Amino acid sequence: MLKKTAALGLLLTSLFAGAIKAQDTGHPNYIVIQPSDTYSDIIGKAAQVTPSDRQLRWQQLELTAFLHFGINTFTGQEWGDGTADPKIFNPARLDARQWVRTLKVAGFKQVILTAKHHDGFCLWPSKFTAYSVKNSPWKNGSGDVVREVADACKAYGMGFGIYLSPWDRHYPDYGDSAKYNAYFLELLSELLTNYGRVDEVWFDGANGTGPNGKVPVYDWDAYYRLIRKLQPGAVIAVMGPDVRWVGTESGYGRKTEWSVLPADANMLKATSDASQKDAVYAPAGDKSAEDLGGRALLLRAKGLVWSPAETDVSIRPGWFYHPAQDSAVKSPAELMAIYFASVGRNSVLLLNVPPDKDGLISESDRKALRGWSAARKKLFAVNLARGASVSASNGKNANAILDGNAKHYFIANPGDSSVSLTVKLRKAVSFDVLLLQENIKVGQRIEQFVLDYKDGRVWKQAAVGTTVGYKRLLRFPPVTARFVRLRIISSRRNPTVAAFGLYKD
Ligand code: FUL
Repeated sequence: MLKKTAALGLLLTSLFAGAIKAQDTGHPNYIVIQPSDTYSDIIGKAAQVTPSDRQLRWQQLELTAFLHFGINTFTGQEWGDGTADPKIFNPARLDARQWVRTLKVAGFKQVILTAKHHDGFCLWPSKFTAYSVKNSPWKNGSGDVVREVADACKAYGMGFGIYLSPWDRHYPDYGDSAKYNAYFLELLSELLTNYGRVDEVWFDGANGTGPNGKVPVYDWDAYYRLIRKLQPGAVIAVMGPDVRWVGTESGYGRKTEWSVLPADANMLKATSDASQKDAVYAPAGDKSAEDLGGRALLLRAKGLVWSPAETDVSIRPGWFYHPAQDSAVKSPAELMAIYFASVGRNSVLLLNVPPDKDGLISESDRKALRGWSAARKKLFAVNLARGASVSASNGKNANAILDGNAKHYFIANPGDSSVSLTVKLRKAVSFDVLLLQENIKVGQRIEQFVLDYKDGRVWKQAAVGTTVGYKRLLRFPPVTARFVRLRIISSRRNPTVAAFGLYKD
């Protein structure tokens, strides 16, 4: 994912500091652990860490899209070295409305454009560099891709985000930290001032050596301060305090995915170090076995922070469009598997769909998106549990899990960390997909659950799982039953269930 480079040397506490700055009044997304806290105090605290308003908005998007587009689209490279001539940038048929419309129809809620990738070429006519669209033949140098995408997002009611690579292989003073940070802040300012609302700013940690032989030290705090000042609603992702990289570009997140992590785990450094071991676009492996926020880890923490996972993956082998990869676009079935392993594992999916040289999303990608979105619509069209009656072993609002409104939720009695919810369907149905949601506005609590169904007089297990968080989707071999039971067998404080769904694939 990122370029091999020196470690960023971020302090152990930097994510925590970022989290403190990230909070909105009244919704602290962190909690300090006192030396006097007992085991149960700590677990109780973990259950009460909640997302900031901007983190909650972002989580509810579920599907966001990357648009990798730039000079690499014309050279066929993935990581341009900053020497390509702007004259080759000429997306003659560029239609940002086609990009945004295509993604909107496929169910995406927000897009992130690579305003500047590692090659340093700016997709907007920045005042601070000649290396941009203004020196390209596209629209005789009067075009602005950032503007076209921002406007299309406004027109289609889509969130808008920017990717701005800190690593810059064109800027002549890249190795001079003071000069480079000043330049970077100017670019950031233009993007955050001239294009209306920005909902996400995405930084990676790639850091290379400048022409003077030095590796610049990025002034992350200054970048964050500027973003908070100019676009307070924007989440800062990956090398930032609000959204955590899931740790792989395979599209497969963890089966146990906690949004509450030890604040001192320093995920920023981990992100940077782990990703720097990767080759240019070799995806890191499946993350399903790891656990970042289990009890044993929390007990050693100094603080706890809301740090939700984002799963970024490309619809094709590369991040940029290469015609030779048209035949390697992920199929609807592969995209569905990724959906279950990202959105269905308490993460937001960030799927990259790169426009081609003409400036359009190609038919190969559009076809895959159409197939996948039709399959999703079909699968989730009818909640087979709708209209059932629900009874709970303890707690209140059991019927809220089926009312189709994730704002209404069931909550177990205070002091009860387990509960059994029995669902009596109107008639026996067969199903093989379970959907669960917690009300993360009060925290992420569920640690272990079982879905049972009644076969004659005997309860049998259909599926088991660990974390739920914002959303959990599980597939299992089909079963047919009228009585179904969700047993939450372990939870941090009393669990909530905001949604329960059964579907048949
Ligand atoms: C990485 C970059 O090196 C890749 O080219 C791509 O942009 C990916 C999303 O982030 O850091």
